[in-house]
Amino acid sequence: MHSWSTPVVPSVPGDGASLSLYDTATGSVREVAPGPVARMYVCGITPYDTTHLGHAATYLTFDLVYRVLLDSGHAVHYVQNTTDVDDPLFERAERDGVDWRELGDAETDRFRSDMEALRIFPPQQYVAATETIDEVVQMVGELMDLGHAYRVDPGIAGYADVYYRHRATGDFGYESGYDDDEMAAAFAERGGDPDREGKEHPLDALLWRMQRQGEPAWPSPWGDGRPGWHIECSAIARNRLGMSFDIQGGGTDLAFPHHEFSAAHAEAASGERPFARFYVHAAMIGLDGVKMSKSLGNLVRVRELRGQGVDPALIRLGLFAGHYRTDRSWSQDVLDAARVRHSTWSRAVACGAGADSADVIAALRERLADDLDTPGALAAVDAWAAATLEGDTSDEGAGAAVATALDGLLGVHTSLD
Ligand code: 5CA
Ligand code: ZN
Repeated sequence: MHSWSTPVVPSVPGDGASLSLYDTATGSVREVAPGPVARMYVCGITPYDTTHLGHAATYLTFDLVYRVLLDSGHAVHYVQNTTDVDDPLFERAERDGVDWRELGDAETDRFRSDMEALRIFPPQQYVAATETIDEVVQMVGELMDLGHAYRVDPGIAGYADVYYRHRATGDFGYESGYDDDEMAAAFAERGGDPDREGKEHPLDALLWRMQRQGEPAWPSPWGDGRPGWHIECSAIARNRLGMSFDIQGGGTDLAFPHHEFSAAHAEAASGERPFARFYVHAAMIGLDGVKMSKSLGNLVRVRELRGQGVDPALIRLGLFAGHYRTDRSWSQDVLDAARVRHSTWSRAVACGAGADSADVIAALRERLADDLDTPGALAAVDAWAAATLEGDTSDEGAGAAVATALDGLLGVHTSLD
């Protein structure tokens, strides 16, 4: 599938800082220290009702990761999927009387356009689930051959769907760190089927679903059907990035069961671990304190804000005002504060001469490299802008240098309009 266009970004003079990130699996902030080519997979959208500000916040988080890696001299091999075969997509298509494929294509197009407007770096490989059915069939076959998967008895369950034995790797739970009760609750809440008859254990996860009436299906050795959710990301990531790739990303709502199973499937199939070196999760964005979600319908969409003439730079600044690991709400106040900040920075940049630029650029780099401390980074720029607007002209080329750094590192254009 085609991706979206790469933002034009200047390289920032001077040396970039080495990125550290919080890894959910170990519960610690560590230096990422990738090879020359950093390898990153970020779970993509299920293409219906997008792009809301929660999606935007998650993809902006990994855009910052991308920018900091580039700035520190790495190339980035970035892969993202779309879950374009899934129950919620079918339900929405049915509700609206449209074909699920058309809905998925239209929403993916909207998402691309929003990503471009937000100046988010695109994945080099943007892969739809429907494009990779053969990879899923192959991986489910590996798991069956190794005895890590089984079919439920159609006599009990109606359909001989294929399930994954969740304890196959021996360290299930290492990624999320959830205990049994937390796993049971999250599995039931986030797409699992603990009560499915015929499973060996409530936590075993669906790998291949046999065709039901009216559902799309593809051929497989087990009969016509479609992939489960976790196996899709597992196969897409492993087949493009290999095992032990650097960063597996998504929102905190994916830490369990999705990322736990994506990792477990690939580790069980390959006999190697880990799936990813870092599991990085962006916190949830809410509206008035309630998680923004398509199922609840409490959405603020990027497209609507754009339609109201809101500069996408303000969306970036509004979301960056809080740390990516802190749940936070979007509101008119957040947008207003971003507008004031953007205008202050723009006025300072337009001064030309200003306070020392090397200091603020070093601070910006250092804060971002420290687990994407955007509040700290923004505060450093605020202080520079204040000193400049108070008349510090000690650095003749400060405005241009800071504008370049804001563009390259934060993805924020500054101007006076
Ligand atoms: N297609 C799957 C991943 S394979 C999926 O979760 N799709 S999604 O459309 O529901 O979400 C896309 C991304 O946005 C995921 O990484 C998810 O964690 C993130 N996300 C969803 N809602 C929010 C929110 N309210 N705040 C922050 N991130 C969110
Ligand atoms: Zn995923």
